[in-house]
Amino acid sequence: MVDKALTQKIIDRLAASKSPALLAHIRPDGDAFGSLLALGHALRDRGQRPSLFVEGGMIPMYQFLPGSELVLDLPAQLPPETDCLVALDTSTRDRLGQNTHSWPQPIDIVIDHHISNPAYGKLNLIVSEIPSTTGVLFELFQQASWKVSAANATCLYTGLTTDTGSFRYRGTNAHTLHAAAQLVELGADPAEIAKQCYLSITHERFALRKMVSNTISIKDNKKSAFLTILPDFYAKTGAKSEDTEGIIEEVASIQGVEVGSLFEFMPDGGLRVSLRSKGKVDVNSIASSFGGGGHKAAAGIRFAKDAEKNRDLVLAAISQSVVAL
Ligand SMILES: [Mn+2]
Repeated sequence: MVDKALTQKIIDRLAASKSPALLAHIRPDGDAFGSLLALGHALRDRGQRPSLFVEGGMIPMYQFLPGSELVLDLPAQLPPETDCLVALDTSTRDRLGQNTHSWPQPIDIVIDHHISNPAYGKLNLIVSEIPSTTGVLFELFQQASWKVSAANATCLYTGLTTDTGSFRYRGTNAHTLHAAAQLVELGADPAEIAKQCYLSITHERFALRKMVSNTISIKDNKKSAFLTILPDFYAKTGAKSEDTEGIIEEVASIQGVEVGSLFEFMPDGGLRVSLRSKGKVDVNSIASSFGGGGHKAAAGIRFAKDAEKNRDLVLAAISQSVVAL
């Protein structure tokens, strides 16, 4: 599953770096923060001095993660002492954030689990059989015989539980659960992490969910359904853009619905699309046909303009994919 020779090259490259910079994707989720902090902990525990960056910095929901204060907003330029640039959980170079687009440095290492990742680093460890980037990192730490502290185990477990929807999605297998068990043995607390990730929704986030749920449209003989977010929903509820995380799971949870989608109309005229499948439809291939990507069961697309026209095109592609089911 994991290429040992390649993993060793990455371990050696990481171990040789004094001041690595670690990056994760825009609109960071539990796996983005989890993998950023997990690798941060592992390197700090070895006496290295990693910098941890993500566009916008830490968000309140993941402040419970040990070391969360180490996560900083993307700087205009990398610290000059940076000698290794690592991208985590980020399916395309573009998704590392606006500021990084002008950075002259190449990406030295990519560690990810998105099947659509084009391998934009010098060294690329992309393991799509593992359902979270933190799961890939855990394999790497074990091969390197690096100590995994309780703080690190908490970050690794958080990425694993959030990216598998609490171990519900296809792709969760004995290996995933074994890794989770090992992380609990190392000090991760499943009930506490679940409380922080799933039972601590802010009132603003709940209000946004309610408003978005009301937009539901069920189509294709009840085999698909979609939700819509309009720009003014945020002002009306006081929610932030990160509060959309998890909303799509609601539409995909309806009996008989094979593909759920969420269309967010952006204030700049763009459109952000999230797709979920229960397993019969490969939504990564739908997303890829529009320049997006992700996984078979969860994928996304970004359109810069023509929001309504593009929404209709995606809905037509979904109809096509469920018609024969
Ligand atoms: Mn992930």
